[in-house]
Amino acid sequence: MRKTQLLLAAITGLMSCTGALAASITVDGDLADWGLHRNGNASDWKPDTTLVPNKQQYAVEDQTGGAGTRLNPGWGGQNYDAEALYVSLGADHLYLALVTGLSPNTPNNPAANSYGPGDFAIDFGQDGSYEFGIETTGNNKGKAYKNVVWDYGLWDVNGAYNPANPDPAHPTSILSGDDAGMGTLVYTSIGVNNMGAHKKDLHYFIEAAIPLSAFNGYSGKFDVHWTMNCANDAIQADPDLTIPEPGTLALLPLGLLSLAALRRRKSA
Ligand SMILES: [Ca+2]
Ligand SMILES: [Ca+2]
Ligand SMILES: [Ca+2]
Repeated sequence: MRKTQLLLAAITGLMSCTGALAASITVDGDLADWGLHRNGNASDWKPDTTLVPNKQQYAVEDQTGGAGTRLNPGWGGQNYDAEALYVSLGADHLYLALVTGLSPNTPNNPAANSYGPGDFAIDFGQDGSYEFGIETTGNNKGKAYKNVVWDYGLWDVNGAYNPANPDPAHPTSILSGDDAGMGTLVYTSIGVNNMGAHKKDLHYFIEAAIPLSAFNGYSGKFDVHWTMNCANDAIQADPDLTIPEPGTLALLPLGLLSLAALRRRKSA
């Protein structure tokens, strides 16, 4: 009886904990709910550690400068800067937040040396193959795809300009894939400054929530990657998180119910 009560208390605690986590993120393009600030300090990038508790769950690569600035692997300065990526897991959603100098309205016109935003890419198994993608622009933004065929950028594995032989470590946009489900995603279109040490630079925010049901058939550790269509600057997180096995989520309430029933019976 005592063990059952303890277990029940532990599971209920876990449920309310993850429930609170999920409820605290609103997909609106405002990253204040991630604990981020706009005070013009380097510390602005540090997230709320109850949501994003460790450095594996986020990456900060804030750079600045004009078109000739090296961003790694390419060049492009603030306009093509992938600045920060945050990953958080709620009870039933995966949450992503990205800060970039790339406006969602940047035309994709390679002839004019202009490249639009790419999509979120997720590598299950952390083996360099990005099975999942999340659209960041267009009518299907927020949509999840599996078995994705990716487009790639302008740079090869050595970081040399080589569009004919691009580095597959930096997937850019989803070319095709199988519909895996619909999430919600906001990509802000008005640049804001005073975030981080480069106070004048303009930043745009992507915030997304993907239902865990979209990952049916995939579970465990994963990497998240984002870049723009030229792949001038790529950012990646190797979160200390695992997508639960399919069925685990559905079983949890059942387990709770049977425990509660057991508890009632024993009390009576
Ligand atoms: Ca928000
Ligand atoms: Ca920057
Ligand atoms: Ca993979």
